[in-house]
Amino acid sequence: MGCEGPRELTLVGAGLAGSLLAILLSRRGWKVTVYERRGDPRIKGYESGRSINLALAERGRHALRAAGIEERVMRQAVMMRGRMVHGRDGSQQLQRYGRDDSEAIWSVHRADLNLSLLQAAERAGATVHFHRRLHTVDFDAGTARLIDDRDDQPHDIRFSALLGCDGAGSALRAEMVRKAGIGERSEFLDHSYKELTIPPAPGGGFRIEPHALHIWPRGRYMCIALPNDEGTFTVTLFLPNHAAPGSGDPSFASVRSGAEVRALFERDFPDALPLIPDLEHDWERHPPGLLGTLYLDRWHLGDKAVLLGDAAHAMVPFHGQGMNCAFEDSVALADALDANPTLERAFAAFEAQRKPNAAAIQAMALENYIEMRDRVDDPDFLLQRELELALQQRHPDRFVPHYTMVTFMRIPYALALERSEVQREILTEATHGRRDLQGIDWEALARSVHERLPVLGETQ
Ligand code: FAD
Ligand code: E0Q
Repeated sequence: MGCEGPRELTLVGAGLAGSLLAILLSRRGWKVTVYERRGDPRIKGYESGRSINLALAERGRHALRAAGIEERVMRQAVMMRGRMVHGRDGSQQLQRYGRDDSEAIWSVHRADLNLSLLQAAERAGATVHFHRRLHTVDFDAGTARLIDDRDDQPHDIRFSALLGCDGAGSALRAEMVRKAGIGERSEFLDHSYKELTIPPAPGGGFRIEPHALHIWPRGRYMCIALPNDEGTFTVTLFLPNHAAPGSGDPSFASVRSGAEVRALFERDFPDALPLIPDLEHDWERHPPGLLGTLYLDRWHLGDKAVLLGDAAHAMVPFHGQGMNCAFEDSVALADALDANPTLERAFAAFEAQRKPNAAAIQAMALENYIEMRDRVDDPDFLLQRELELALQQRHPDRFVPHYTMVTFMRIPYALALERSEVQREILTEATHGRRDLQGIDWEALARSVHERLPVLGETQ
């Protein structure tokens, strides 16, 4: 099968989802035109020279594989075996993500990744127009206006369908809301983030363990750091916007100047402070980033437009799955376009398949903030993790740890969430009031696992 009519599609946004989708569709014979607000990264540096990195996991790798560029991306990726948890006393503890190095995640440069995807998109035959910001859409007439932000000049185009890959602040979504009211709701967290940099060691090389995602959990706030292949780390500090009255906690309202951020690091992250020589400068140069979840009732308007990636379901970053999910969306949409006779049917099938899964990872990402900032250094958490791994060993086809289902498998996120909830109950009940696994009733646990968790392969 495959959609009838002119095999032409117009993509809005050449970010992560957009450039990957452009590759997949071009390779399948669609005529693809992409409009991107920013300039061509090959001509002018990206993101003011900062390296921002992202954790790439199996869902994302699988999508890159489908587009034929996994190998190219993995060449520059840095393996992260687990979380390195930094205590207040300077202690460090590595918590492995999986059973061995075959279960690891990978730190990749956002800008390098985007560039590789763009190049592959053009090589596959897609046309990418830079400096074209979507401004307004007339869905009935099939026309849209784009603006070149260098000279504010409008450029009008015709389209048969628009695929919205224009990120969390999507202009296409705003136009869909204006036209038809697609049930948009945003929930901002009362927390924001700042990015800081750890440079390489004086003689070159990494200043802290490269093969880990570093976390400094501090209860209601935290810091993380991900490695870059050139020896730097990108540090992200997550803080509340306002502290609870009387808590004495830092917040973006109370930590304003360079001196105040230094005092915060001296108190709460003393081992990280000497690693960040430009702390004050990094702090003052960029405003805090917002964190929120975006929910929509509908992702598509007939056969005229559909949203994917952050434009459809922006989420908080605490599971490291936003890009992975956006890539999974791109593959699902390309598949739906092949499998359905009309664009409208393809968009509807894509939405029906992906919306419950996006909602599930959005919920899991929100939960993971509390886990990361408050629980990873807690004895109860570590005991539950120990039991989780033991149950996986005893019942590998039934009891698969939550993190593994999300990160190292491609089962639908909604199924991962459903099974995680059952597993969490089993873990909490079995570890209640315990300090270790001595004398635990493995037979009762086995019965519980068999009753409550069907074999994973059968439920997919
Ligand atoms: P984007 O990558 O934002 O791309 C949107 C593109 O559209 C951009 O190129 C933009 O310039 C363009 N655009 C915007 N408006 C217009 C317009 N009007 N007209 C034309 N073009 C337009 N995800 C992970 O998987 N792992 C992580 O470790 C991770 N860490 C994160 C850490 C932080 C602090 C944050 C904020 C996010 C993180 N994410 C992570 C999430 C990830 O960044 C996003 O989910 C991902 O970028 C979504 O891809 P996208 O293509 O939908 O949007
Ligand atoms: C990952 C990898 C921004 C960010 C990205 C991430 C993760 C975290 C905490 C954060 C989750 C985890 N995690 O370690 O459980 O796995 O991507 Cl804050």
